[in-house]
Amino acid sequence: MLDTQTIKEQAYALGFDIARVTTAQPFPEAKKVIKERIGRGLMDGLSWFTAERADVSCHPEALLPTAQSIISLGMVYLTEMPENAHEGTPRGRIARYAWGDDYHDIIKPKLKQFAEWLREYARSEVSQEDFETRLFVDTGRMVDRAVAQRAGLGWYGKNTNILTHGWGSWLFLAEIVTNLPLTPDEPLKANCGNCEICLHACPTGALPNPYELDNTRCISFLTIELRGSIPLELRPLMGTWIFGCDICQEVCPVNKVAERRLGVRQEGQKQMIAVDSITRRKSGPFQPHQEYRVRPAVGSTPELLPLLELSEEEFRERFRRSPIRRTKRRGLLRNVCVALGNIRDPQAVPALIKALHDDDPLIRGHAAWALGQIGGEQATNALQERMQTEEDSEVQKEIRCALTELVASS
Ligand code: B12
Ligand code: SF4
Ligand code: SF4
Repeated sequence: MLDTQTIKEQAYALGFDIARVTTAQPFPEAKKVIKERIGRGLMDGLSWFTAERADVSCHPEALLPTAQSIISLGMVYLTEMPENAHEGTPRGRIARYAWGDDYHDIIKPKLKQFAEWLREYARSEVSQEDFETRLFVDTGRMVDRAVAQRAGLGWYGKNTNILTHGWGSWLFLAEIVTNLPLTPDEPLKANCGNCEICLHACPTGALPNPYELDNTRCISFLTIELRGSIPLELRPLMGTWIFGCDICQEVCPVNKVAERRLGVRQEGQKQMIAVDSITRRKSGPFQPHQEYRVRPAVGSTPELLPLLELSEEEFRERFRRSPIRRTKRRGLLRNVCVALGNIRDPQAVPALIKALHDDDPLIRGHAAWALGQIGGEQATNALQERMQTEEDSEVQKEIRCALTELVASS
């Protein structure tokens, strides 16, 4: 049998922060839960997330018929929170995982390198020539969190994220399914206890019960995955999030401990706290991964008005290496409009009027909503004027709604 400690050390050498092992047995509990959630409509909006997908994703042998073991890997994306400069201009919030480079682009090559190393290791140590693997990070048909839970990499938080000792839930998950027989680790005994902070903190009610997420209400879904219009009733609850949402993670006491231990600046906290032994290596301080540090072009709380000015080309250039490119320009500008509507700062009116004439009806519709929230003579006139020429029926509906709102509030 191969030495799993050596394998874990190699994972750390490649830049992963936690590595654990589980068997390639199916995940019947996860399959049951996923099918039940799909049945109740809690996964609605993700058309690719089907019951048939669960049949595969919860059966490693369906992905690799010779599968014997799964190496579960975590990579921490916790980095320093930058100072919030230029108070006074409307700003949006970006979820922490998207401050830096796209994790898929960082993790995939490391998984490939790891698999190559494993192949050589198996050949030299146990003369195994018929080495087979499948590599997964996020987009593959694998239940990343169920694997991590069974491998003892972490435990389920009530916000459904995997929490870990030392890093909280601020980490990405990935795995290698292999035909190598490896000694499995045990699941952890930790849990949330009586805490329910995240359930009450979620602004849209997307966590109706412990361990249960309603995808259709989650800001992460609404800002990243949803392609069309954001439901009217949810817009006012979304605050200033323009890509993803971290609220249920930010309020989590386990995460707060992790942030302090790792020396990541907390709001109002000036000095860096020394780090200790919970590091990805046996000794030495934890170094945040450079790749996930906030990119100046992206920011963690970017100014919203310049984002509203972005052309397709500028959008592509600015978010070239960022997960934000997933929303495309139309998705991001839609989100920016909602954030501006929630901030209600009249200085946004001219930029929103310009967006009311954008080529894309999705952006025009959400700009109309935002103008309706901010109100005032200039916004009202612009909406009435646009109504004369607007040809898209959805946008017409948005404008009518906004004008009704303005009349009601005046
Ligand atoms: C679809 C998806 C989403 C969707 C839907 C989320 C959902 N309902 O699962 C949306 C777009 C909303 C989303 C949002 C986010 N996501 Co996402 N997402 C995924 C994806 C692709 C599939 C998740 C899945 O299978 N869901 C199905 C549900 C049913 O599974 P589950 O929530 O894990 O449910 C389990 C628990 O409920 C548990 N359970 C049920 N009952 C009980 C009872 C008890 C007592 C216990 C203990 C457990 C338990 O069993 C279930 C089955 O295993 C995974 C990647 C992957 N391939 O796995 C990433 C993934 C889960 N996402 C991730 C991240 C980072 C996020 C965000 C934090 C991003 C952000 N900042 O905006 C948010 C977090 C929102 C939240 N509170 O969960 C990470 C999570 C890392 C971690 N530490 O857990 C993953 C693993 C991607 C990765 N490879 O790193 N995501
Ligand atoms: S990510 Fe935001 S919206 Fe989604 S469950 Fe957590 S707090 Fe709620
Ligand atoms: S906030 Fe509390 S209940 Fe929610 S995940 Fe963290 S420890 Fe668990």
